[in-house]
Amino acid sequence: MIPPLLISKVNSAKSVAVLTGAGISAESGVATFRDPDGLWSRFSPLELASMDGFLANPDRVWEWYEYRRAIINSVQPNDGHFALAELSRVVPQFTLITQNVDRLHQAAGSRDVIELHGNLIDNHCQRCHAPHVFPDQDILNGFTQKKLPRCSFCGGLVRPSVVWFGENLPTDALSSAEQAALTCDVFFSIGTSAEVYPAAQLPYSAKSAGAFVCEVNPNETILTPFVDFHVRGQSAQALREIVTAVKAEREFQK
Ligand code: BV8
Ligand code: ZN
Repeated sequence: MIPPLLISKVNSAKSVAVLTGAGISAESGVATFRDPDGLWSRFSPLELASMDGFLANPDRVWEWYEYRRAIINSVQPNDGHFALAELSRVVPQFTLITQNVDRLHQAAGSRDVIELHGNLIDNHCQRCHAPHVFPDQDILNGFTQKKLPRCSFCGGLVRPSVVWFGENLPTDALSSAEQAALTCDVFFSIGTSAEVYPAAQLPYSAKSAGAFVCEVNPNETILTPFVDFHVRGQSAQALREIVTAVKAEREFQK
């Protein structure tokens, strides 16, 4: 059940900011990280999502990202992604910040998505940072011939353009996200365990700047005690209900 207070807060907001995590893609069939059946229950983050892990065993890291790419290429956005794209067309100022690398928000029609942790589609040279676009087949062929993707300019190792542990987030993305958190009237934290910094700092910054903070998550998280409202549910249904109620109230107020 969505409380009328949340709907009126969204409707009277000039600016709404949203932070999403892996949970919003769970209903599309993309595994989260820290759920009991999540990626970190089967794989080690430091071996697979860090520069040290990559340099120690680039083949293993490439295979893991190719495994995730194959999943992401086979799934579709769910109603949670579509509902946020709709909400962005209803509120005056809407900022969507994501920790996800699956680009499902963009596939659902969201524009200007702030990607704090990069994306799984692009690759770049670990040495000279030149972007590299590979037809997937080339990468897979590389594996079969045990050849790692190499930079055509400097011969360095090519890596997925995601942000690994111990790596700084893209400066522009992080400062735009911080700016949105500090100036919004309503902040949503959706489908994230709120454990990975600096992304996890954003809802606290929003709260301290006076925003109404709402969490959408079937579970409690470390953030839950600090939010103004916790919508305890799966994001696809919860966001559909929120957007429907916001639009209905706007119609009624006309
Ligand atoms: C940084 C790669 C500056 C991309 C990821 C010691 C040394 C170095 C750094 C640190 C350190 N101690 C702390 C740090 C900082 C570190 C950090 O925060 N660590 C944590 C774990 C303590 N952060 C960093 O390293 C960041 N960089 O700080 O740089 C620096 C530099 C050097 C030294 C110090 C600092 C980089 C962070 C990015 C790391 N990259 N992944 C990829 O492969 O995808 S992390 C990974 O976690 C993903 O990016 C993911 O997005 C992110 C957050 O996870 P969530 O999205 O929240 O997913 P999770 O599974 O955790 O939760 C899912 C939630 O959904 C759950 O709550 C569940 O209940 C809910 N859910 C489930 N189903 C649904 C649902 N919700 C709604 N609907 C549903 N249906
Ligand atoms: Zn290079």
